[in-house]
Amino acid sequence: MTKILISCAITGSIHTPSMSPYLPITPDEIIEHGLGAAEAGASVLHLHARNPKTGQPSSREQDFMAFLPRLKQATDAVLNISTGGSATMTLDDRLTAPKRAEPEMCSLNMGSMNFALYPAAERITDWKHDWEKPFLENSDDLVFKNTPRDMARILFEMGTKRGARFEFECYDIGHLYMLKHFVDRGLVQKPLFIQFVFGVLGGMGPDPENLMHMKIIADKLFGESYMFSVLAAGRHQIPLITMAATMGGHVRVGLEDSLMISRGILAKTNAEQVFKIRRIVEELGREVATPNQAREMLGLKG
Ligand code: KMH
Ligand code: ZN
Repeated sequence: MTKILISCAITGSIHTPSMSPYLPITPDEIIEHGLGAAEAGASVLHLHARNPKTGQPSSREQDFMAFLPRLKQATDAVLNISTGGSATMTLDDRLTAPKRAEPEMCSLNMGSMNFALYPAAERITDWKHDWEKPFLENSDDLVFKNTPRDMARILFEMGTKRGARFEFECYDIGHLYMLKHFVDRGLVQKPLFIQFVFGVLGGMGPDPENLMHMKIIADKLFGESYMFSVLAAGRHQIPLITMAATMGGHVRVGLEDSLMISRGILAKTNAEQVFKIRRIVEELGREVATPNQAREMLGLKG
């Protein structure tokens, strides 16, 4: 079976510092967590920035540049910069740092959708962890805007102009058809790396049947020219990504997706989650890809 890529999403833009004291916020913390995750076996680091003073998600170039060059110097892991940022940012804001940093890889969210944040809070309450209100007080009206024009613009700015390859974030079956549309228009390079995203309220739920169906349709649309990875929010993380590994797919962990290492226990580092899934996938007989093997598999510019 093909080698498995472990991606690690270090901090994201959904969880708040009040939900976990271990969420990396400052540039030094993001670097420390990134290096730990890479040493533990993550070949791809998915990165967002935070305002180090407030902990809020940041699109400011200075917040990205405070850690990106140092991280690049210290690890050969693939640095994958989010173009999703947060649902409250404009597309121009979301593209500022990626355009400047010219990464090998960046994310691309394949559709507009609701992105309700209260499930995360409920999960934490369920597990008796102390949390305060999310940054976004009312996510009931929050729309994560990714129109066809937005997506085409990201493809052009980051792919055509700067040679980046994409982590195509697909939260629903329709997003696969949207991706197929861009493939047919010739705007997307192969091989495709598709991230199936489970458990965001507004996208598909964390049911195993959804993963089966996503793979069936992706096989039909993209044949041999794609690979899939899975991320799942909160407590669904490990079960769903283990299923993905069993099916020949790739996996994503990280505190962006879940703050926990097991039920009721906060992960102290991103590396803990990488170690955990690494142990599982190796037990399943999968061999973990190095960063350079990942580059080759993903067709990155290097
Ligand atoms: N937060 C995840 C559900 C992005 O950064 O572009 C998806 C994500 C989006 O990682
Ligand atoms: Zn992200």
